Amino acid sequence: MRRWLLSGILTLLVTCFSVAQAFAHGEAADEPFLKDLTVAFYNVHVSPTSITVGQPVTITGSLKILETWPYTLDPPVTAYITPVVPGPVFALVDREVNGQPAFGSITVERGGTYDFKMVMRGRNPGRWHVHPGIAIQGTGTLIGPGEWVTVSPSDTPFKLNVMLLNGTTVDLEHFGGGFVWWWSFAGFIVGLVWMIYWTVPKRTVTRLAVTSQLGANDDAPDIGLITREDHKWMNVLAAITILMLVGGWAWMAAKYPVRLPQQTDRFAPTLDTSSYHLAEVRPVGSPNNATFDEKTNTLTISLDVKNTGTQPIMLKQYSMAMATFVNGSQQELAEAGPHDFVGSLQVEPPDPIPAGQTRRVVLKMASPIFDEERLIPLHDPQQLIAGLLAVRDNVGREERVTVKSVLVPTEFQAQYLP
Ligand SMILES: [Cu+2]
Repeated sequence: MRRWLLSGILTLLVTCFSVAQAFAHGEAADEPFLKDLTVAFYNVHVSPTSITVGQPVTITGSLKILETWPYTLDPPVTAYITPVVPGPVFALVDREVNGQPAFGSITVERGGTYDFKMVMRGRNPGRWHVHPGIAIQGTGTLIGPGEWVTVSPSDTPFKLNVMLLNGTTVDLEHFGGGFVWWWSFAGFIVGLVWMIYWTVPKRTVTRLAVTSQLGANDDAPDIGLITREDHKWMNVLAAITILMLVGGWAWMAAKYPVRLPQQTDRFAPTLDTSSYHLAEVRPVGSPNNATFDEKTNTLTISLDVKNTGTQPIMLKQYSMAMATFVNGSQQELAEAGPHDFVGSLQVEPPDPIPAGQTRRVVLKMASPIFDEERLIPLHDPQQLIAGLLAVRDNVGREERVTVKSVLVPTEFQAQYLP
């Protein structure tokens, strides 16, 4: 028995101290529906990918809040587009959504497309995985594709200068830091004294079996539980706390006579309304129009695509959650987004669809990302996926159409479907 216990403890210790660095952001833990049916990211770019402390990195890209947003989640109303990085290793200095400065949260709607641009400056040296993300109230943060950014140390220490209304410039990195630290510490000491007073020399906690028998307002002086002396010292502590609060308010009013409440500006970014419409897309097949082969990580989607424009169209991309699949050259693949989140898209038949015609097409994508990021629902109550199909015409116009598909894994299909 003892030997088992010993080896168990040893194994635990070894596992605790030999943990490899974590690389992902935990997004694989999210259910597939939470990624697929909510938001699709595309055209994401993070550059440059190598800077020194203090230099800027820009994240650009687009996301669409899909019309397929699940009814099981709160409707998307208040959201916040943000860089997702491991801790405060960058400082966000600028953000635009659909060309408008967005300091805080925005209001969003189903079907809305949001182009974002965020500039942040390197704060801590290291190699960091940088994603764009959208935090949606009631749902959580949904993240886009990530890129590695190396921040090298710099000779000049990091500074975050901002100009105040009175014209003076302060460095936010250190502004008021010493005072905040010591003031919080003073408050902590008062609490610590209170805690030690009641736990170390007293029996209130150590003899809980006795004290729990007493009434709520019983000081139990007969057994020496709470004495007059205790009341005196607690009054002293309460007085110190009140003095600190009053002193703090008075000091703030004297030292910073000009104050403004923290500002918020919550607005609905102007949505781009397209003047043209290139395609209508309908899923084909019953009961399902999509399959997923777990052995080869291959997603296949069957669709009827109608060209509603005036020029021949090509099916160029399919974006799903944080992944984008591209029908094109190696260069087009490289330009579509962060390398680890881009795959190739095979369209059958491959030639353009003439204006006015409807064509039955099969989209095929094979990538380990389906498994790594857990994008495919395999045993869910709703076997649904959704993504954006990008079509482009001869004159370079582009449209992204939301496609919702019913998916059955091939293994099931082979067993149960005709
Ligand atoms: Cu990451």
